[in-house]
Amino acid sequence: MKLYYAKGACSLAVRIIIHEIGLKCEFVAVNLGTKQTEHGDDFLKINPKGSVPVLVTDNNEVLTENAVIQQFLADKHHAVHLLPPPGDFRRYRVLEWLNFISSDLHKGCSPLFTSTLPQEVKEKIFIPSIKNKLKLVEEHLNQKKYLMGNDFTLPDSYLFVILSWMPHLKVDISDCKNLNRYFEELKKRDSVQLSLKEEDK
Ligand SMILES: N[C@@H](CCC(=O)N[C@@H](CS)C(=O)NCC(=O)O)C(=O)O
Repeated sequence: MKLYYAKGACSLAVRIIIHEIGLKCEFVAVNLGTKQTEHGDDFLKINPKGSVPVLVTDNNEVLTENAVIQQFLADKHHAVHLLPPPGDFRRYRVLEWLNFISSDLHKGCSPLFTSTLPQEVKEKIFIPSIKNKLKLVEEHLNQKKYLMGNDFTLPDSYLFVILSWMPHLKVDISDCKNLNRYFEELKKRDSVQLSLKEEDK
């Protein structure tokens, strides 16, 4: 199995899940600017969308989309603690979070990575929007260790990565005590520590 990633990018969430399950994987770095892999391959030939993460399975299937890769890994390896089985309603709660983090939080951050967008626009429009969404999560995490309560599940790895971007994106969440406590707690997990070490973060 192979994971194409970029340092500190959303692909870090998949790496964390790979370590949570305890899987063997080759990690291949991608330069998202030049679209070249660390081996000099044209990344657009591997994923025409040009984005990470990309998982190449042991059967040589190329799978894209963070939330789907995470589901595939949990289902394939029967990691029901990370994603409950079909029919169990908690599965759909986990997927509800995964989808929200992918489509609302992650993509809500995308304009903030755009260097050509004036800082004023970011501050007036996009930062308040992302903060409003994070406030919902802040409230949800009141008295909860993880998104699903006491148990770490798939979306926690993804939310960890989004939160790690906040200082760089100049989104001040210092008033969100639950999110900060949650982030610090996640940082202590073995899978997260190993992933951060591997990405030299
Ligand atoms: N829809 C994709 C989006 C992934 C995505 O936005 N990845 C970013 C890194 S966090 C990326 O590769 N950006 C470079 C690009 O799209 O050109 C997913 O959910 O996996």
